Amino acid sequence: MKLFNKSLLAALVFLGAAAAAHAANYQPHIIRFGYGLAEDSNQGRAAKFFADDLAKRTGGKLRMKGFANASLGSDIQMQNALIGGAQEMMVGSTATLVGIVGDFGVYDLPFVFRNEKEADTILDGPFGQALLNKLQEKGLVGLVYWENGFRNLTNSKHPIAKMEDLQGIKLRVMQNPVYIDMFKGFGANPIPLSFSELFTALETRTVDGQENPVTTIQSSKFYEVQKYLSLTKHVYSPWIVLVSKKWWEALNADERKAVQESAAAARDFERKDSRALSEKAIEFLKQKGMQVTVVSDKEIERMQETTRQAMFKFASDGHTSLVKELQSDLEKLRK
Ligand code: KDG
Repeated sequence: MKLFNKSLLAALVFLGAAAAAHAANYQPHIIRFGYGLAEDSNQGRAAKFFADDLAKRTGGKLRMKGFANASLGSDIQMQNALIGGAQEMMVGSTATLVGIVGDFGVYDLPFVFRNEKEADTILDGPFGQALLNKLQEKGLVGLVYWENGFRNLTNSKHPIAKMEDLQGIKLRVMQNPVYIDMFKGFGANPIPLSFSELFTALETRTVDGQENPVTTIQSSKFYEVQKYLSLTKHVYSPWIVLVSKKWWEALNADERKAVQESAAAARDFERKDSRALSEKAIEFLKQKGMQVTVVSDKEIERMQETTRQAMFKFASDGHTSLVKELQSDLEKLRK
């Protein structure tokens, strides 16, 4: 009997040591979270919030590392890396998703959302969720929408106070047909480029101008290479938090729940942060030497009228019912 006890004790000691060694060597799963803006931006701060919240929620088991400044690639390159399983997560523009799910172009239609409240309600409600669900069959999981914001024009040539001032301006746009059609309609010369190429293109005068929310104009230091800012708010642009479906399916239910809840908490944080920064950004950009033009309501109405062609072209390209659904949802909200 004594021999048996000694063997049992030896076995227990071995197992205890093995467990301790395993625990010591356990590397929490590192989630690579790529994004295009700087660490010191609304996007970067939300990525850090997300990482901290997820580590807390999972006791350190799921650890996210943010990769800023498109260091893991452009939005489109990261989307493909997620589909292939070479990267776990990213946040980027819905505008660059249209090559994967064309319906996301509905968020690029000009002058659709009148304010952030409308945007939040649609994006976080059945309409926005239905679009997220369309990503699953493409190898992506869409978790939530964050705020990129209302887009405004900048350029290095002259103030833009009316549509005609855009004539001949080489304007960088996102790689998306609605933006190309919209700015062709305004008389500009739209040049699609990835966000990661944008600062250099502005600095070398390869393009004269671009359009982005004031928060991005500030955090990406476009004021260093752009003199004129025109407040048009021509599109409300969402960001989307994406997960590789291959990686997602390897998580258990508790891990998925934690990632989803942390993504939503980061969304709420990011929207607050983005809106607070947006209020101060115009003054900051003026202090950095930008000349700010508030485009009149009359001119905005003229621009809106001109964009109807781009809206019609998108709808007639297989998206009529989607556009009608969005317009109907917005009409109900505005009653
Ligand atoms: O990750 C950065 C881009 O996704 C985002 O900022 C897109 O607004 C955008 C642009 O102009 O490319």
